[in-house]
Amino acid sequence: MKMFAVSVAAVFLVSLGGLACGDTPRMGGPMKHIMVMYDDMMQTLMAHVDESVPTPELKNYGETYDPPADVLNGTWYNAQYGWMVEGFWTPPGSSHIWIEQISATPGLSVYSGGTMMNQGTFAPICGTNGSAPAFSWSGTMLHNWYAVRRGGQFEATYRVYFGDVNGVPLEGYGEAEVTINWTSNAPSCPADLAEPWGVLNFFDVQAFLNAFSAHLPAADLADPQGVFDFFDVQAFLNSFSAGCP
Ligand SMILES: [Cu+2]
Repeated sequence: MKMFAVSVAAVFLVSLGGLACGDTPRMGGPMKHIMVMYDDMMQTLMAHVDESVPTPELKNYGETYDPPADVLNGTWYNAQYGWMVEGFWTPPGSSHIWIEQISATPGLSVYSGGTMMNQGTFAPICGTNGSAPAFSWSGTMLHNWYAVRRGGQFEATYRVYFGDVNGVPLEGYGEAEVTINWTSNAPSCPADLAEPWGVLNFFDVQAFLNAFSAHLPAADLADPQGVFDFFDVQAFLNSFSAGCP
């Protein structure tokens, strides 16, 4: 009887421990699939995004995640985009399907995901933290995690191709290219133009000066739009001295 009481207490303590664990990262909305198919007549891959689901929003839920999902802590993130195979096909020969991030809005981080039943390893991929730009995809549904630390519009462009085990493209096959995008509802901070995101320092000043002299939209912070003048400098200085929210 005493043993029984002890084990009940132990189970109770274990369940309390369970409650104290971190939150579970959320997909952020309905799945939005990137359908990848292979046209074997044309020997080319093709990819298209399910446009019936609206543009996903990168969000912060004020939650705390345990490792390995702690890479999302303090970020605005989303995992609605999922790579999916359309139709029935297999890669030619013994090749693999590779997905390479060829460009992305600065500040977008990508972490390895899963099917949502299994949330993945959260390892940095697609150039995040110095990782390789490409990864080999098994062809099963894959929802990676996309995270940012500031507001605004974000996009990433990928090429999907057949390659060998090292990612060297297979000759004679066409590749697919697809762009996906998000909006971030993080507070905007117009002066935060360079890493580290969420912090205003010399790198932001340097990035502003570079963008200003190159007439890039990042430095066009004040009306009249398309004109780079004193008002843009003033807007930058105001935002910089106000600090990031
Ligand atoms: Cu999915």
